[in-house]
Amino acid sequence: MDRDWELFLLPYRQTVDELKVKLRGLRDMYVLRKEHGPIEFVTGRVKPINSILVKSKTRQIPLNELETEMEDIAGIRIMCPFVEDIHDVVDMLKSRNDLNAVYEKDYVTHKKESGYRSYHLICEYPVQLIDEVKVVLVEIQIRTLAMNFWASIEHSLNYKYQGEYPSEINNRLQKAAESAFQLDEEMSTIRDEIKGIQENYRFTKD
Ligand code: 0O2
Repeated sequence: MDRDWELFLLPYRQTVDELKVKLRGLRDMYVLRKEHGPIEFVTGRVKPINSILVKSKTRQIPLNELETEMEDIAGIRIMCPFVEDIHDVVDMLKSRNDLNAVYEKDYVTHKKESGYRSYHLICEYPVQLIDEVKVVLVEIQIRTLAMNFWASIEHSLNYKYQGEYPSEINNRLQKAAESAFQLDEEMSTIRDEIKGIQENYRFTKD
């Protein structure tokens, strides 16, 4: 099928650009309010044409069904300081008027076989074009900095093995993912203890 890829991808590019601005705005708002912000940083990308074609082949998605069947052509990533922030961000996204959450995958509670952890929220997002509003799918991945550290490096190593690692490397990657998760849990515990000390201090001062 002949496809004008630039035209097809335009609403996806617009979606990624708009959501990056909106979500980065929220992060700045927390800073101005001097409140704990659940968003550390936000990134986004439109899936390269080559990756779309490879995925459509491996998942047997016909090219004329990309809009409904390939949910990650537009992708946003939200990095959070703490694991608990992930659920706050998910709730906040679900309550927005400009997003409609269609389904979610909780790989934070149920990690993938590889060790991968992240929360995926698949949403519909309306994009205003010249003479119509087009609703596109966007995959929003929400994860901690430690989860992102593991996933980014694992993804960059993956090019050699295409996910089919030798079992020894597989085991080490799974262990590294577990270490990253333990680091997340330890940072949360430290934060809670510091909060406890501060509250105690305030209490004894009053
Ligand atoms: P990109 O843009 O290169 O990151 P499934 O059928 O459920 O196995 P599906 O439908 O593609 O797979 O969805 P899934 O697994 O929920 O989400 C796919 C995306 O999640 C990937 O996108 C990655 O971004 C991320 N992801 C999932 N598993 C892993 C993993 O083991 N390691 C890393 N580093 N990332 C993972 P793509 O397609 O790789 O695209």
